[in-house]
Amino acid sequence: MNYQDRIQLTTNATAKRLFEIMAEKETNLAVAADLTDANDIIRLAQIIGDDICVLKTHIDVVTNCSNDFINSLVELSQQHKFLIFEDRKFADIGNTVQLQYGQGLYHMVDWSDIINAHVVPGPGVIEGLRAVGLEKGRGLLLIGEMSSAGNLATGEYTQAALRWAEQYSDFVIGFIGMKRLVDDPKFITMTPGVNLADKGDDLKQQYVSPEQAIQGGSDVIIVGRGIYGAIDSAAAAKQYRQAGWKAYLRQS
Ligand code: S5P
Repeated sequence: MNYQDRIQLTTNATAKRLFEIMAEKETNLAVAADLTDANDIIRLAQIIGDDICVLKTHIDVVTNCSNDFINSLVELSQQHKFLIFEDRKFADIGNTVQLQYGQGLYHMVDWSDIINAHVVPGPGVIEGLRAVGLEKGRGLLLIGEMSSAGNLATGEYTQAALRWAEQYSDFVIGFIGMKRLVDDPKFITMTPGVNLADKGDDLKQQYVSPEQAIQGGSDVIIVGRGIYGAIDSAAAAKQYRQAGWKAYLRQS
C-alpha cells in the first residue's frame, strides 16, 4: 500500500501526519542529526529540511541546548514540514519514563512528535509514555530490532514488541527494525544503519543501503553520518532521498 492510502488506517495523529508528509513531499528520508552544537543542528535542518520527513535528535548530546534552540527546531519543522523524533530509547518502569518524557531538562513531550522505547521493562514502559504523550497526539516507535552487531533485540524480544504494538496501537505507531516486522500497514518501520559508502564503523554499527532497507519492507531510512558527515550535506541528503524514494516506487 502507498503512504497516502495508509493515512486512514491509523488513528494516531502523528502517524497520519507522517504518512501525509511522506506522500506530499515524496521523501522517506529521516536524518539523524547527531551533532553536539545546537547551531550546527539548526544549520543542517535549514539546508536539508525540504528533503526529509523526519529529523531525529539525541538531545542529550547537545552541549548548548536551550529553549531557543528547541523553539527554532520546532519552527523549522513547521516551515519545512518534517516531524521531530527524539531518539531517547526509554527503558525504565512506567512511572520513571513518564517523568523522563514530560519533565526534567528536556520535557520532550512538548516538542518531539515521535519518541522510541525498548520493550525490556514490559508494557509498563508503553503505558507510562502513553499517559503523557497520547493526549498531545504524539507517537511511539518500539525497538523491534537494532542495527549493531551482537544486539539482543531478537526472538522473543521482537515478538513482544509486535504484540504490544497491537495492544497499544493508538499510541504505538510502529517500529525501529532492520526490515518490516509485521504485515499490518498501519505500522511504520524506520530503519537505522543506512549508508551508501560504508559497511560499518569501528563501534559495531552495521550498514545497509537505502535499497536494501526499503526492499526489506521498511518505510523510512534513517541516515546519520552519511549525511551530516558528508562534505556537502545538502547534496548527500538529495542522493539518499532519491535512492529511498526510487526504492519505494519500485516496491509499490
Ligand atoms: O539500532 C539502532 C537504532 C537506532 S535509533 N541503530 C542506530 O544506529 N540507531 C540510531 O541511528 C543511532 O542512535 C544514530 O542516531 C543513527 C545512526 O547513525 P549513523 O551515523 O550510523 O547513520
